[in-house]
Amino acid sequence: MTRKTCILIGAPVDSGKDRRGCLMGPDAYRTAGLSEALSDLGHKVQDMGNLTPATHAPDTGESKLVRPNETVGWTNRLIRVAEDAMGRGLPIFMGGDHSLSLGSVAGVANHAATKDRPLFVLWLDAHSDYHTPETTGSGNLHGTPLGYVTGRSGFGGFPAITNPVPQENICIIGLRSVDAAERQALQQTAIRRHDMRSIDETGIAAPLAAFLDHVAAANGLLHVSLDVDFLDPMIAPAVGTTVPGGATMREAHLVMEMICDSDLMTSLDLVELNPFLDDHGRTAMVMVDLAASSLGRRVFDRPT
Ligand code: B3U
Ligand code: MN
Ligand code: MN
Repeated sequence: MTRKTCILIGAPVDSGKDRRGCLMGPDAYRTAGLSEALSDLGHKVQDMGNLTPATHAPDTGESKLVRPNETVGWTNRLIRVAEDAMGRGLPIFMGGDHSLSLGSVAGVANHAATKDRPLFVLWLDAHSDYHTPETTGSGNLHGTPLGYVTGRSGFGGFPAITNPVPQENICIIGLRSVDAAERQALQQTAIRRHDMRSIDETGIAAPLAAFLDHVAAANGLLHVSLDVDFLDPMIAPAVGTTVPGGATMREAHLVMEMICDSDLMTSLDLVELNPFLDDHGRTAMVMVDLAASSLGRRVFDRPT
């Protein structure tokens, strides 16, 4: 794979759900050696430190949503930072909960539009995160980023989406917890969705290879959003919404190695790590290993 400039962006977003702790994520990734792992692979690494949200109205607790104004502040900040970082290298958004992807993906989509290239999104997650503020039952905005970036309505107060990601450019892998309203909405879309049953039946490589071929054929940019709960909680316990039956270490590494082989990834989110729930940093280290696999770490080079 080509040598990259990896731009580490600490996004200690903790407003996307009730349970606190994801704000410690960026420092856990640093402690687990993300920067060193990437420089050992030959990449240039720049750590931008931790961001703060843009100025926003206070959250009064009157909304059915959990801290919507703070999330608007983060979205505004992250859109700008993502647009800027995409012009300089490969941004790695160190979350932070998954509401950070409202901003990271929207900003990356704006950048793709300026380059006249289509953006593709690979969503590795137990959940589909396709709610809108109107359909969410929990009020947790970490369940809404795919709804937002595809341009669904109901996001009043958030920055308007100027470059919606086309449904057919999105692939979700790992699904095993989808709410009724999301299922109903998703079934009307062209979003590619692979639940754990289909992975058990076909393996994880086939649907991923098909998606990567699609990205390559369109000369697209590829944003990868890796939610800790994509992984089975036995290997990644440090997440607020554990769902049993997730990807194994082997499946997850295969996914990241295939992403690396494709050389298509142009931005990456590492989200939902809650270090407060971790067991001696084990989950943070797994996430760092996976990021390293997506950027060139391997046991042997494969014959070409
Ligand atoms: N769909 C549920 C649960 C959920 C979504 N994302 C996470 N949990 N991490 C919701 O609250 O929207
Ligand atoms: Mn998620
Ligand atoms: Mn999830």
